[in-house]
Amino acid sequence: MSSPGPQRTGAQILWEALRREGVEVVFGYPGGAIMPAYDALLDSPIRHVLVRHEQGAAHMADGYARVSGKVGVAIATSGPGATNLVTGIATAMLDSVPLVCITGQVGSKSLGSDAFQETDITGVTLPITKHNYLVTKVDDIAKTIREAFYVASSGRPGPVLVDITKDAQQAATVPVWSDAPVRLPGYRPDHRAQSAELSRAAEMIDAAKRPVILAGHGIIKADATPLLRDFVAKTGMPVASTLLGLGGFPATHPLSLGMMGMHGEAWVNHAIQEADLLVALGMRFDDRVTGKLDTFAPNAKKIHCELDPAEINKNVRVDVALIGDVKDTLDALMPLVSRRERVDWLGRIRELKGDSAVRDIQQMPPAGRLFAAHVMHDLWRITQGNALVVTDVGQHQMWEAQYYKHDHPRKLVTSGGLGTMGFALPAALGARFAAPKEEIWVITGDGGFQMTACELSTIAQENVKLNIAIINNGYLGMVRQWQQFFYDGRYSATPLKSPDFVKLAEAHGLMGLRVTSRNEVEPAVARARATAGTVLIDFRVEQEDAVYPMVPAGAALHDMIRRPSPIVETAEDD
Ligand SMILES: Cc1ncc(C[n+]2csc(CCOP(=O)(O)OP(=O)(O)O)c2C)c(N)n1
Repeated sequence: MSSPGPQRTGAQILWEALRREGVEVVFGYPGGAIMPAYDALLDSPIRHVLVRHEQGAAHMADGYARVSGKVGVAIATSGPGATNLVTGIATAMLDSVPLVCITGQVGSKSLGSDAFQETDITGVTLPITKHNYLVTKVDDIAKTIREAFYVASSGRPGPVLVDITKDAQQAATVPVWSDAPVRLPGYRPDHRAQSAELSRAAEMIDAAKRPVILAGHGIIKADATPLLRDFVAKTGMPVASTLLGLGGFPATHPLSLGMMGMHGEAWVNHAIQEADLLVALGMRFDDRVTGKLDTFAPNAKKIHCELDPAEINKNVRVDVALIGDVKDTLDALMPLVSRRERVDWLGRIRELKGDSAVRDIQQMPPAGRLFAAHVMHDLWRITQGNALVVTDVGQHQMWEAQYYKHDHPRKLVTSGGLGTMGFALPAALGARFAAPKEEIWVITGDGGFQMTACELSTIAQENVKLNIAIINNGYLGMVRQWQQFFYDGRYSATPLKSPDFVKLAEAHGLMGLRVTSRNEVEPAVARARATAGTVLIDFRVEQEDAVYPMVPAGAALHDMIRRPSPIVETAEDD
């Protein structure tokens, strides 16, 4: 259905098209090739957040999308503006986050002439977008934006880039708005699991003696948490989570095992290795999850519930593939499976926990020292597990995953697939727009924080409330840990000098606090929570602690480096 109206410029059509997609906020930075759009923005009801670097715009749109479940929008000029988006686009691609990135492009007549600020951004982003468009005609803008939102959010979500030439933004036309469902030749995002496969899967689940569910990001994306809870209640299967799956099944549920993989809990990895059936739900057998592939879960049959057919048998060969939305699949499986209690298997898993508890750093008396894990644990306790946590990448990210127990979906925002340092601060600002009332904690390293610290200015300008915890160990900690374990302790380019973070916060008109011992954690966190504006806390933690357990890259999942036991002696050895 189309309804003709008065003439509009391409720039005006762009904002109207975004409004029609339900967009309320965009994150961006202006420049020559996108100036017509920025001029028309003044007459649009859409809120624009002026970032300090376009990478921040993409991460903000990403954080917004992950928390809201909607499409996030970033906007930038051509050339350097567009290329600055690249890391954020790749981050969203690897974690299947729906973004629409809009870039200005040089005039259509100059394309290919190496014009000022010309970059072939559709060429650059081809492998890191789900789809991208170069729009050179004003008449294509409305239709392309509609398609872009559809592609970004349908099926397995992902980023879409729309590059619009300056002359297309300036030209005028009578826009044609369509409400008809978008149909794209060759694009079939919807799949449904076949009934024969569903029956086979149900038989395997009923017959299994040692099954484990592997719950991934797909559970959260499909809003399938309540259904998964019912499915687990019926089948009695314990649940291991991927990093991005945390919160998709309540961490404090008796059948929640915790995180699997490189820094997963030891008993979880052992349970997977001993399992006779893995039921993978919305996860993609990433190498950080499987360890060495030919030794991964050697005795287990595998059922893979996944929306993207390209993931089936990509890394791990599976016995049954249930291709479709994981919520629909669980819905269809539910009546087919029998009620089970798996007393022996759960008993065995309890045994597998073995001495994990005594190795846990939580058992270690702080003796005046501040451990990052203690900070995470205290944050979890003080916020009663209800905060929305946005992490950066490194050791602190893994400690957060281990010690901040997430009971709810969309409460952990982290860059899993690309592992992008600098993600947390801008992603948290984006999350703030999606969840205006939630308590948000940014947990970041001293290294990653400095990659996008310029966004403190954006936070100040937007006058928003965030709580920022810098886990300051004076190193690029995760790389230092690898150097400690695998490069004979030769610390190459990992010791890190930082600015005075408290003064940096203050320079932005924000409150800065410093914490150097465990007894200061609670008062500082309480002060941050009670303060209306953004507060940054510089946690000076133990400098050379390591994240345990660790499956070395390429090792079998059960070959973990464990925290030396008993840890009290280790502390004295240090
Ligand atoms: C953009 C980017 N560059 C490099 C890396 C490689 N890398 C992974 S973790 C890490 C160290 C992170 O240090 P820091 O932010 O201080 O956090 P910590 O590990 O100490 O908690 C590095 C350099 C990365 N993941 N992303």
